[in-house]
Amino acid sequence: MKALITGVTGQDGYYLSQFLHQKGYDVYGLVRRTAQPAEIPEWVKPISGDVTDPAVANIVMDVRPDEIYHLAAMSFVWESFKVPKATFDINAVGTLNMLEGARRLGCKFYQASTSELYGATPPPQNEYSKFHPRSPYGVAKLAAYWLTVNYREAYDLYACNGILFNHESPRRGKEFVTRKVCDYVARLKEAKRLQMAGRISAINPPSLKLGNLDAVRDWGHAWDYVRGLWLMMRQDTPDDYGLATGEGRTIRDLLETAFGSIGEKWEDYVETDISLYRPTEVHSLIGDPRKIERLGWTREYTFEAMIEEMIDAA
Ligand code: G4F
Repeated sequence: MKALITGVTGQDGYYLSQFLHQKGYDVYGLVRRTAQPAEIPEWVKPISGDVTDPAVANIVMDVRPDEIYHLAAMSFVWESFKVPKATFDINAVGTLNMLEGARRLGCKFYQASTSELYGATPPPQNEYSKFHPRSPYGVAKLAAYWLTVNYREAYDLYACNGILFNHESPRRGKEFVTRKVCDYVARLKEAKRLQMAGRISAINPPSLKLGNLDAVRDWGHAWDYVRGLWLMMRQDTPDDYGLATGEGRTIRDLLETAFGSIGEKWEDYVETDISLYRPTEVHSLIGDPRKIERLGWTREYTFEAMIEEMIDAA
């Protein structure tokens, strides 16, 4: 089997490519030319291309994958308010270009959809909940969702949307809140160790600046979720599935867990920074994973184990 992954240099691209490689797939990764070359997993065959260029459909025809996993996106919600047009080009038009390739070749297609589609809709959210996105990111991803459904219905394409709730790991980008908190706690842990060893006399780190601490998120581990993607692509008929833990936590809960793991109180280190708030916030996302569980999906990581892994790896 041959798979083509877009966004292969991101967190999910790393874990998915590793998983597919372990399953015996020939894994190709679409990689954009950038000034700073990104790290490509050693088991991935890189193919140069850009999802915003319609010519990417020709690349699909050349590679001839059995399955496309379209993960490439501008994925930072806060940033999407600063660059709404670029976000739409990458997340919506980029998906359209990839779908055209899949349609012409007739291969299976996975689209990385997101719980940000639910936005203002209160939890628990599942595959039948109302969509009400609250950011240019969410709106662009909603277009990508419907394009995928439309190609499935119009052209009988095996196309799935994986509606993923937040998923983290040591490979998470530093701009996201879990990684930001875990990196800070890891540095604090190291400073405490040095102080215990008598190598430094005092710990005076700059404060950790965060935005809205009341937001609720359903955080799972990326490794658990990529197995769900693969499962969706193995069914008799294509469909859309949510991937979530079903557990909601506030940013304060995250802080309690992370700082608590090294015996510290987060209140002594955290400062609120209004510039990190979003013009429209998504207050609460808690998913209902029962549909994907019916395919046999389960998760291995607890929230606490994931945070511990992220702190240890930082
Ligand atoms: O970690 P975040 O930036 O993730 P967010 O916005 O929920 O989006 C992530 O998950 C989505 C799935 O639901 C994906 F579609 C998306 O691509 C991305 O992977 O923020 C989480 C929450 C937000 O409510 C934010 O306002 O944390 C709050 N927050 C508070 N202080 C902060 C900060 N977020 C960030 N990034 N940085 C802060 O300092």
